[in-house]
Amino acid sequence: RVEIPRDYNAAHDLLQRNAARPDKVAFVDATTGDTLTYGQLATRSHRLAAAMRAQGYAPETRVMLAMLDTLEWPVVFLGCILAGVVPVAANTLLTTKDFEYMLRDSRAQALFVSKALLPTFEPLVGRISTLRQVFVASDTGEHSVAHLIASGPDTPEIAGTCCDDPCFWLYSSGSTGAPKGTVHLHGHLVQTAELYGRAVLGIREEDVVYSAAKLFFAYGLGNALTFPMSVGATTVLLPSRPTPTDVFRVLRDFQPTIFYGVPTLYAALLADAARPKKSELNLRVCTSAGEALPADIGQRWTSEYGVEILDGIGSTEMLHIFLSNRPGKVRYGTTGQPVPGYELRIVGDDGRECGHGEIGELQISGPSAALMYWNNRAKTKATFAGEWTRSGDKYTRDADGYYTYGGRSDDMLKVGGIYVSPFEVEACLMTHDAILEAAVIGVADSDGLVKPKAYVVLKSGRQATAEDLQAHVKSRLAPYKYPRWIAFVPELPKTATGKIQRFKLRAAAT
Ligand code: 3SK
Repeated sequence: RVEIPRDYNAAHDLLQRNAARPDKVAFVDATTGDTLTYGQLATRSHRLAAAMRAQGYAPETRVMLAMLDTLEWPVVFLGCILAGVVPVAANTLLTTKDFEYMLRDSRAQALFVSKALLPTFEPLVGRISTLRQVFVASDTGEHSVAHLIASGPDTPEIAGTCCDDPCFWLYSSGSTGAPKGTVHLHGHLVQTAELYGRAVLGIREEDVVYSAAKLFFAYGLGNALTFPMSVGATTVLLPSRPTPTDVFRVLRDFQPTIFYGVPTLYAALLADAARPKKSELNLRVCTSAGEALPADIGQRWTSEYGVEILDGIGSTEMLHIFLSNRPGKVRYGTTGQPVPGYELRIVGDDGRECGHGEIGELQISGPSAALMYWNNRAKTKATFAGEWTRSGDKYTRDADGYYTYGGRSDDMLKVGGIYVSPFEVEACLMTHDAILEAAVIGVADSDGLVKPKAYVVLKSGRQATAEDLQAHVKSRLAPYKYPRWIAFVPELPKTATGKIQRFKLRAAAT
């Protein structure tokens, strides 16, 4: 574990580590080619911090950051933290309803939003009494982030925070109920950089990194901000969706040495007929997280590009990866071994630790565990049990200490690395007036990757096509949640008390 002083500000630490390399490029925007040096990043973050304080944002107040991965993202995130203000980084793929919940729950006093996302937020502006101001990114007007930065006095602003002060939040989704504001402390970012970034990836100043996972995900935040900044490396940011064409363009044009992906993306890259040759790329390390990496995808990637994929697992609650394969010791089909600095145990239904080969819930102890879920005492107590954080993931461990994923303890699905609640998709399908009942399960596609499948019973005399129902879900929920397959069935399997037996649907689907 890393010793962190009591008086400590995470943003100040990350900027200070690069004070001697002001001209080095910290971030480059792959779409525009614009760059941000470490010197510019420090100046702009301090100006934003000073402007926030001048406008009356006190330490510990929250602000929401709903921004695409542009050069302004790190400035806003670090600037707020310098001021002691707590950024709540939101998933930009969500809907107006999701954002309304998060704005009300967090009582965010300001919203930093990319111009392209404004239409999603427009119905909320003026309706949330705690929201004082909106700052627009990728814009130039009076209410722009650029204007706010320009208005900041040119004096360094560093709030007198402590390593155990709230630093930032991320929202984590569960199978039932609303998303949970997961509160991380100032000390956490650098712990993940040292324990995983430096010790597992061996990240160093010469590295150029690109993360397909965006900065608002815990995985992307570590990959593309904390780890590279902790050693003075360079990050390539891609504001748009990472399509195979764009990802390969980034890998060709910017020559990253570290590429962080997710299994669905690796599968799509390997299926791309226009994929580049190994000699065109400069990869040193690749990582995968979000969902278990099928062995076949790992093997095919290694034979094509000569680089191993280090499959690992982390969580929003633990902030980053705590279990991972290591360079030179990869066993495809497993999630590897514990990251030193984290302790892992597998606990059976009877509460006892499992032996080799026995399946149970993976629990983690380590220095980056979140403080709590905001406004949710019951779920906080259920997840953060003293030293141990419950993952909700089932695992087995073999005699060599390698861990293998065995599914979720709840009904959550991981789709392209992002949690999807089957209950939310079912509830949405039920709002379609032709549907009587719906059940959603996860089904593996031809690459072995899980996607939602819906079983639907139509009301008598009503008709609907799979495309209608998919469009219905897509227009109401974040687009990645829609069922990729729809089966029309006369009835759903149920218990005597009327509960849907999803396990029967799962068994029939495999
Ligand atoms: O999904 C994961 O495995 C993950 C990895 C790193 C950080 C956060 C998460 C959820």
